[in-house]
Formats: sequence, structure tokens, C-alpha cells
Amino acid sequence: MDATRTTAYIGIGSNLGDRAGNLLLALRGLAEASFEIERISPVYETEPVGIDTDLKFLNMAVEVCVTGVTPTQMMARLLRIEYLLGRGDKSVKSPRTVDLDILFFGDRKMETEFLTLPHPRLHLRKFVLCPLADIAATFVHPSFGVDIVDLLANVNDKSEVKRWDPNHDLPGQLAATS
Ligand code: PH2
Ligand code: MG
Ligand code: MG
Repeated sequence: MDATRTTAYIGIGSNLGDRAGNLLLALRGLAEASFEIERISPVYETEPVGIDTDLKFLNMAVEVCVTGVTPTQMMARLLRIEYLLGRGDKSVKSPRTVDLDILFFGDRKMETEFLTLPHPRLHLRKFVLCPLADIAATFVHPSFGVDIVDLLANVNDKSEVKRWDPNHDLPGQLAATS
């Protein structure tokens, strides 16, 4: 067994049902799957990109530490969490209760039928780069040699990405006052 410790980054998204609850259940799933959660980004509400839906996403990123786990094994665990949380047909680009993507697995580069690392589109997507910049600002993309802040500064994606306010939908009296 490979006992090296690796820092990996996971992107989480949900645009169906109780979106915030789904993110929380995904985090619990990660902990139960023996991933050591090191950092959790804030939550962003994001416009759907490249997918046929009007339902906005909540997106976040997490840093985990894994020991003795290959990227393929990690992906299998993520798919199991998605399945347990009720993600339906993955072949259809449709709304999803929860989507868990491996963004980086250390500085590993690989390309198989099931998994490409780093995630092939992460550098094109603000909904990935914004939360990632909060927890991994200086992490250097192993293929491009630039860090996350640089990728974010140069991204062309004009879709809306804003910090999610959990109190936004609550009536005045219930909303937290500052
Ligand atoms: N995920 C996709 C496609 N489009 N758009 C947003 N805003 N957030 C996502 O997580 C997302 C997406 C495919 O996984
Ligand atoms: Mg995805
Ligand atoms: Mg996915």
C-alpha cells in the first residue's frame, strides 16, 4: 500500500433540493470516507456554466489529506458519496444534488477513461477558482506552473459567482443582525 500523504483538493457543487444541506452531507461523507478535511472554503452561489439548467449552484472547495489512497480509489469514494446522496444519471448534464470533483491530487498528472488530473476545466471556471483561491491561493497548477490566484486573475469566465449569504432568504426578523 502506498502510505504517502497527499494533499488533494475537491470541488463540491449542488443545484438541486436543499443545496446547503447537500454540501454539508457531502462534507460528512468525506469525513466518513476517511478523508482528513484540512480546509473548507466559503460557499458561493454561482450561475450554471455549460449545463442546461436555470437552477443556480452552491459551490465550495475543500482541502483534504489522504494516506495510502490512489486517485482512482479516491474518485470511487467520491462517486459512492454522490450515489448515497441521490445523484441520478451522471451521463445527462442535468441538475444534481451533489457533484464531487477531484481538482488536484498533489501534483499528480494522469489521464484515464475515468479520471483526468488536474481537473481539465478547473482553470476555465470561476465557480471552481473562487472558492479554491480562498483555501489554496498559492497552490501551483502542476501543468501550467501558475498559482490559483493567477489563474483566477486571468480567467475569461464572466458568469456570476458571489458569496452565498445563508440568511438571504429569511424574513427580516429571523435574519441575523450585525
Ligand atoms: N458543474 C458542472 C457544470 N456547470 N456550473 C456551476 N455554476 N457550478 C457547477 O458546479 C457546475 C456548473 C459540471 O459538473
Ligand atoms: Mg463537476
Ligand atoms: Mg463530477
